[in-house]
Amino acid sequence: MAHDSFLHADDIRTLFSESMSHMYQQEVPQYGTLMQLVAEVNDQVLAAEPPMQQQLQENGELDRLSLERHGAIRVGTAAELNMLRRVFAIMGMYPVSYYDLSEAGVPVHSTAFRPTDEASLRRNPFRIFTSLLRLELIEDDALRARAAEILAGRDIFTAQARLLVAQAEAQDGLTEEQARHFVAEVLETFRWHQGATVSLANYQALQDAHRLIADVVCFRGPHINHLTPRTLDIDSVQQQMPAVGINPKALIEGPPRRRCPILLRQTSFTALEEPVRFAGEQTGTHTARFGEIEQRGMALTPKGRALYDELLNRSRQAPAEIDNEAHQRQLAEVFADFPDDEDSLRAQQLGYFRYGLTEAGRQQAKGGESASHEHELDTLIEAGLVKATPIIYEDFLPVSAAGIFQSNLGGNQHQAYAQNANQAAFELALGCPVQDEFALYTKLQDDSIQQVREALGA
Ligand code: OOG
Ligand code: NI
Repeated sequence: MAHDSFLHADDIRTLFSESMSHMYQQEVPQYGTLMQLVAEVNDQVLAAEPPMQQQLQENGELDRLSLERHGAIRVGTAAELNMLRRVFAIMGMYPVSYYDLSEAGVPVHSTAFRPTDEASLRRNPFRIFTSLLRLELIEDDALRARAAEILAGRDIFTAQARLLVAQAEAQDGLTEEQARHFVAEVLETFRWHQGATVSLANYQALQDAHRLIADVVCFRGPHINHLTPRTLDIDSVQQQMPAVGINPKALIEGPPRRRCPILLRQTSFTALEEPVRFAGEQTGTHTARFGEIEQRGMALTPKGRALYDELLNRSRQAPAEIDNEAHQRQLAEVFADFPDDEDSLRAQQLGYFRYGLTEAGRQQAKGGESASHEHELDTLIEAGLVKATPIIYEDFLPVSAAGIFQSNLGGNQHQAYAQNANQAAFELALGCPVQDEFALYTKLQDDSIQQVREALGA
C-alpha cells in the first residue's frame, strides 16, 4: 500500500492532464478556441436541459465537464513504449485493448493507457491513445534501416524523468513535491519541437513512404498530437466550428445521434500546417497537430459490439457521403436496427449497466429486512428497489480512430497493409499484456450487482 504522504496516482494524473492542456493551448492556439466553443455549447445544453444538469451535478461531473478526456501520441520503438508504460502506471493509467490500424492503411498498432477502477474513472478518466510505429511495414529495406537508426539515436525522456520513474517504483509512490517535478519532466517528452532531427531530404523520403512515419521518426519526441475535451452536443460543435474560424473534418465518426447514446462519437479540426526547421537549416512545414472532441455513451457487450460493427459495415457499403448531414441521415437509417431504449438494450444484453438502490431500496436496506426470497434482479427492479443506469464506454473504436488519423494526414489515403494484427509483438514491446475491455465492464457491472444484493440481503 502506498505511503500516506504520497500523492494519490489519480491526483498525479490530474496534474498531468492539466499541465498538458495548458501546454497544448499555448502551442496550438486554435485548440484553445475549440475548448471555448465546447464550454459554450455545454453551457447551452445544460441551460436547455435542467434534468441533465441535475444528473451531472449529482454525479459530481459539472466541475470537470468541458475538460480533456483524452490525448494521443505515437512512438517509434519498443523501448519507448515500454518506458511509457512505467510512466503512465505512476499516474494510475494502464494499457487497455489492442487496436490494429494497419488494416486501415496506418502503419501502427495501439493501446489506450487509462484508469481502470470505478473510483479512479470518476475522479479523472483521462486517457492517452498510444500508437507504436510498425517499421516492418516500410517496404524499402534501406529506408527502413535508416528510420530504425534515427530512432535508435534519440532518447525521448529527460534524465530526471528516468530518475523519478525509478524512484516512484522503488518507494511505490511520489510525494507531492516529487510528483510535481515528475509531471514537469514528463511533459518535456510531449512538447513540440520546431526543429526536426533530420534533413529535409530524409524527411521527404520518410514522408513519401507514409506521412505518419515522418511524424514519428523525424522529431526529438512524440509530441502530443491532439487533446480531446468532452462535449454534450457534438453535432452542434461540429456545425459551429467554421463560425469561430476552425475547419472541422468532414464527418463525425462513430454511431449516429440517438436517444440512448452508445460507444463514442468523435470529430476533430484538421491538422495545422506548421513551420519546421530541418537539419542543415532548410525550412519546410509539417502537418500533424489538431484538436478533437468526443461524446461518450453506453459500453456495449460483445453481442452489442458485434451488432454495432455489423451495422457500421453495412453503412460503409453505401457510397461514402462527403457531407456530414447526409452521412448522419444514412447512419441513422441503418442504425434503426439497433434498439434505442434502455429496457431493450438491457433485456437483450446489448449494453452494460450499473445497478444501484432506489430511494425505496435504500429504505428497505436500512430496515434490515431481506427482500423476500426473490433473487432475480429484474424482480427487484420491478419492485422499484433497484435501478439500472448505463455504464459509460471508456475505450476507443478502431474504425473511428482510423478516420481521425486519416483526416489529419493531409488527405491522401493509404491502402491497407498486407500484414495484419500482431498483438503478441505489441505486448512484448509494451512489457505486459493489455487488459480486456469487456472483462473490465463486466466486472463493474458484476460488482454493482453484488453490492445491491448484499444491501438487500437478496
Ligand atoms: C490517434 C488517433 C486515434 C481517437 O480518438 O480515436 C484517436 C492519433 O492520431 O495518433 O485519438
Ligand atoms: Ni483522439
